[in-house]
Amino acid sequence: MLFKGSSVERNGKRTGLFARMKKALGATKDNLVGRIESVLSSRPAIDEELLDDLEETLLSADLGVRVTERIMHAIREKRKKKLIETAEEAKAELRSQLYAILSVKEAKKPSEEEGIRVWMIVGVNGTGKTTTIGKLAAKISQAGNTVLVVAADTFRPAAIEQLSVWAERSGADLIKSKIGMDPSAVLHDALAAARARGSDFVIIDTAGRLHTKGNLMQELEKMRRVAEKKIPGAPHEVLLVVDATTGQNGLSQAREFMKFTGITGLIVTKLDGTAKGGIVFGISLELGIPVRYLGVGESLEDLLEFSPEFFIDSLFSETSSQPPPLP
Ligand SMILES: Nc1nc2c(ncn2[C@@H]2O[C@H](COP(=O)(O)OP(=O)(O)OP(=O)(O)O)[C@@H](O)[C@H]2O)c(=O)[nH]1
Ligand SMILES: [Mg+2]
Repeated sequence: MLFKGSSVERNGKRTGLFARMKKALGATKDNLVGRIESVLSSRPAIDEELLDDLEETLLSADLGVRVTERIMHAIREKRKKKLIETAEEAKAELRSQLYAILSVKEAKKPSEEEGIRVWMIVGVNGTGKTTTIGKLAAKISQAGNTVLVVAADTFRPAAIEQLSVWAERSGADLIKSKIGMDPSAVLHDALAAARARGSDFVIIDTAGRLHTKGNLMQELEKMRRVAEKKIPGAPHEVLLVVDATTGQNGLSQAREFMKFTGITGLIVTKLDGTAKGGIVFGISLELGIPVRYLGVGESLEDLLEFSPEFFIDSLFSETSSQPPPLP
């Protein structure tokens, strides 16, 4: 459970969530699963030529080299042992490998401690950090928590204004900053304010790049130290936002951010309307960090809690509108 009330979405609104995930993944399903199926159905039995075609298809469908290698290795090994003989069996193995890739263990156990929860949102500029914070704040407040959002992106005038619009929409409190202020100083004051107000959650918006010569990773580290000092266990989550439409490029940008240690989860945005959703597998495998949320549009409600079961079933299910059974 990410926060009080967050499991309600999975249990209570499963059918709706499944339908929305399927809709958002429509283009990715055509690009990835549609092409896999057409390769696998091209010949009755599996032979080397068919496997080569499959490999090429996976590579061109934004899964990335490492994911493709892992799947092909698993299929080839099982075929050697005669555990896989038909295309259907190869598809089942592919599906179970994809599922295993997404089932990444938590980097950090959620603490049971009571008190203010501090989440830092980081990522390259334009990936959707501020928009996602608006959606997250709405979700967390709807679950009955009070949320304070902090504009620690003090480099762009529009950034602070944009966050204040989202805070209003989501019903969150806002700690506004002024252009050019030291982000760590803004955070320091915001955490004091959160204490004074008794907020349940603090969500910090950060810059995607610096307009000065300063080093962004150092700036983020400084903010983390401020959070650690002010609130025990903070930051409780550091979520890296990755834009799905940037495909493999997004993955190399995400790698840069891994230098800023302590990232606890990923949020993949803009899955709506892109066929590059396969990038979710590449990111999970390479970074070894669990995906927490998916951004599927520009409105307040367009953020879906991630679940590997839902993701895989949305991609592979035929016409079913029923979500997979509870684990
Ligand atoms: N279609 C779609 N658009 C999105 C999604 N998330 C964000 N966007 C759009 O992406 C653009 C950039 O979003 P921002 O939230 O400003 O990104 P940011 O990471 O805060 O950018 P900087 O503050 O410049 O670093 C905006 O036009 C958003 O509406 C999503 O899930 N789907
Ligand atoms: Mg922003």
